[in-house]
Amino acid sequence: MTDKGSADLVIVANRLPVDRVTDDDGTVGWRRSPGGLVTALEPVLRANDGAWVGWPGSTECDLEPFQEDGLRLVPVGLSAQEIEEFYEGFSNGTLWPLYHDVVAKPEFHREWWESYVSVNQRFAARAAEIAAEGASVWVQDYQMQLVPQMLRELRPDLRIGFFLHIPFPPAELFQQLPWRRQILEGLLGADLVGFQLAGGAANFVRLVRQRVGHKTHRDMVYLPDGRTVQAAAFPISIDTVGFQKLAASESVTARAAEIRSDLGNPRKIFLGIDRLDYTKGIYARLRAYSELVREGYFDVEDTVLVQVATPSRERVGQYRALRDEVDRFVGRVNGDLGRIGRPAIAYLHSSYPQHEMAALYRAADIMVVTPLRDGMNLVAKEYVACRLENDGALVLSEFAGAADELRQAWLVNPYDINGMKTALREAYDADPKEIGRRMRAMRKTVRDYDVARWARRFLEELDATRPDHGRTVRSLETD
Ligand code: GDG
Repeated sequence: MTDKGSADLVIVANRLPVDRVTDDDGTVGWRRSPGGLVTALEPVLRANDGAWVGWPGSTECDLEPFQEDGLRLVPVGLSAQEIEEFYEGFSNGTLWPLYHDVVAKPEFHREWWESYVSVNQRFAARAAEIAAEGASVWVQDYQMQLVPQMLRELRPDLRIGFFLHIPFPPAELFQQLPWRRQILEGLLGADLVGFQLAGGAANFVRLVRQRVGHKTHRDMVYLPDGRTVQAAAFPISIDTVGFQKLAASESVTARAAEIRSDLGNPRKIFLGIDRLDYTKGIYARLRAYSELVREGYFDVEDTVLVQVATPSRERVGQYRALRDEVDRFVGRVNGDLGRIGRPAIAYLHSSYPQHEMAALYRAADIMVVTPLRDGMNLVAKEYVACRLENDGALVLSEFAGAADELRQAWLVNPYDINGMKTALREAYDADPKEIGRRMRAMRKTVRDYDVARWARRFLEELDATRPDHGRTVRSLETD
């Protein structure tokens, strides 16, 4: 393939938007893994002769770039050891808990870090090969934080953007990281560093000032070599129209009715949908709900909580422990409080097609999203998009990025079980007029600001960055 140096826009992400799959007859092919990010970026990639660099999810190396449904995809292989050290280790065992308020204990291992460095180097090298002269490269998320600087060293002509999908922690937590300075310098290779919330951008700028000693002013960093780096908030969103259309389809409408009837046509259905992750606050939510059943506020004859927990990172110890904890808890609650055909909690440890997700959103009267910390939380926005009749109540954690925009939700502190119980009861008892008023306002928010707009805003801002500030700045050496 003669890809080298021809892409005007390059996306660099840990995962490609396709999975490597082997059929029953042994043929190997690709399956599209749809997600908001791909939906948003697809039109921009097509319009800009773009390419996507990422890991295809297998241990095969030496995969050649290929076209899938008109998208130019450039695979980067990971060995079994790299999956363990770079992906499950440094990305999900060190950075993920550290960036989420240390809700689980981050582990620091030097060999994980070394693997993170060498994998980031490989991604940067691949992007450097395919980007055209003066192209824009948009690097995604916490697995790739060294790529901006590595790429800049290889290709100073490029315009480089970075977006972090998860929270950027306060200095007090970030400074635990033995490689804090290297990560900050990695990010400073970008011209524009995007965060979900203004707080994340402010944490970053403050750390750069304190730990690297660069001069900063508001959202700008002034580097000694004359470059500037801008840090700003770009709250991500969903394909709102896509979800609305799916929710309005006949088959989803029929499936939503079927779900309600399979559950025994309860008066009210509560719903939780999360990756099975300790940041999502599943355990505390189940506790709050089950206490209300135990205390007689909700009756299993006419009320149920459906909890979908999508399997995630199952080879990481902390995730296996969480699964056992949730399994045990649900078993005990249903054993104590359920009746034949009437569990208190209908628990599903499985992933579903988007069609089924939309049907669940349509079937549920009250959506419960209570992460202990979450960059944004798209599930909350998807629920809102699917409530075509402007009904349905959203109970939302203050610690999800989405709480900044969805102010009309019933906002809760997920660490406060009694507070959550109060909010669940209020949402349950709320007047339909009040529910409609809140839902209409939230629907306007997700309609006005969808994922395409998010991508456009970021890329326009990246285009407008003026890399050279033209002033000489002294760097104050620290660390
Ligand atoms: C990270 C940040 C930030 C879930 N189960 C199934 C399924 N999903 C889809 C949902 C939603 C997405 O996955 C989950 O997104 P979230 O935002 O809720 O959470 P994370 O996975 O933790 O995402 C987060 C996000 O990045 C984007 O920047 O908002 O804060 O942690 O779209 O619908 N989809 C299907 N089947 C499932 O079983 N089809």
